[in-house]
Amino acid sequence: MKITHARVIVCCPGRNFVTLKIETDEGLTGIGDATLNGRELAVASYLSEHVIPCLIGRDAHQIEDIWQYLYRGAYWRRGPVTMSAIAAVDTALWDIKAKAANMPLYQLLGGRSRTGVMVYGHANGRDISQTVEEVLRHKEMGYLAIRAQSGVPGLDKVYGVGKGTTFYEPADADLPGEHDWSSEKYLLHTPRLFEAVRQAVGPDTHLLHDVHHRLTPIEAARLGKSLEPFHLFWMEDATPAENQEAFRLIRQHTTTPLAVGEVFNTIWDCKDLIQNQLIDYIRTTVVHAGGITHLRRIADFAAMFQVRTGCHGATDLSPVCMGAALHFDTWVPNFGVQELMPHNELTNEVFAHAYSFDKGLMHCGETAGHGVEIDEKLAAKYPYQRAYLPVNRLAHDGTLTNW
Ligand code: CS2
Ligand code: MG
Repeated sequence: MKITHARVIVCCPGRNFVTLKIETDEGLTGIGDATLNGRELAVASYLSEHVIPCLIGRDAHQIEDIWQYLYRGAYWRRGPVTMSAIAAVDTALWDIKAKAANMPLYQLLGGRSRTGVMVYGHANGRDISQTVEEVLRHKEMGYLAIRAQSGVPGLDKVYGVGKGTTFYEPADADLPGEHDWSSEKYLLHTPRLFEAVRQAVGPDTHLLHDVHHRLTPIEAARLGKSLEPFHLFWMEDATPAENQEAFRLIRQHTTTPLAVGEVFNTIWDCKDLIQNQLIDYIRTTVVHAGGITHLRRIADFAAMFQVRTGCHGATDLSPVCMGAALHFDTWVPNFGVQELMPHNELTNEVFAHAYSFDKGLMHCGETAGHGVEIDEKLAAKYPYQRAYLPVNRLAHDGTLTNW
């Protein structure tokens, strides 16, 4: 089966998405997500200018060979732009292969390992009481796992707290917005938040929290220790992970489980974290870590060290990524949890999908392929709109820090 055409579709139904569509001489098509929040056009041009010319005429069934060709053949390996482009090709080819086999993608990966995929929802609030309300609302909706993020007294705008309560989109400005930050205020506030949340929600609901790279290792160790009484499911991105060794210090001080990896794009970014058991969950995704082909490698390596998957699933990963991820999650033996930030109505119209939510679990659907399609005519009505993620500055002196 030969690849005859491929094109990049950039659209903005409320936020930007980049989608690769591959067509074959047997009439089968497949799509892959190539969205990199705030750098969308970099991936779109990497695909159009440097990848698509090399795809035409290749056998669409040779997923592994094409992956190796695009990874080793680039010479300049790794990085979020390269690996998101490779991921989009890989996901589209898995979609095509599953359609050719007339199977849902999870069957091609090895079949079902679970009845459904446990997801965690996002409960955000400007203060503790609003966050508690949101957690209880999510429990009402049937979520078994809920992430809680709240505003911090004394800080104007912090990560994770949107304007509304459900639809949180951090890339919300034509140029990077500037948030203010104080680790001390955050470290004093967060244990109080989780004391109130755990008290309200009871002992059974899984609670998660995203530190979002903003602490030093010793600050993260302090936070992990202070959250132990509230037995979190995980504390995410406790400190920037370029230095994987930094997690050893956190690990020495706390039993709060650690999750990291949404910004990782190959196994090399997390090899030491996994083999030294410095983390409990790996957050790498279909769209940013080289597609199904590479994500499987990371998951299998993680399984050797009892590290479980916890794929990133924010609204800036398109429904195409979510659809493919749910098939991956349905198969992967060392599954942990899948993040679910529901997309807006318009996005769900542009990207029709087979997946569904029921009582805290997602179901990927039984459609051949990954079960997601793009309505190109509708997508064309919503052209790209430049949008940046914010930056963070220390509240007391303006030093640029991690957002
Ligand atoms: C966050 C994301 O969902 C998460 O865990 O880290 O919201 C992240 O901030 C965005 O995906 C960045 O584009
Ligand atoms: Mg995160």
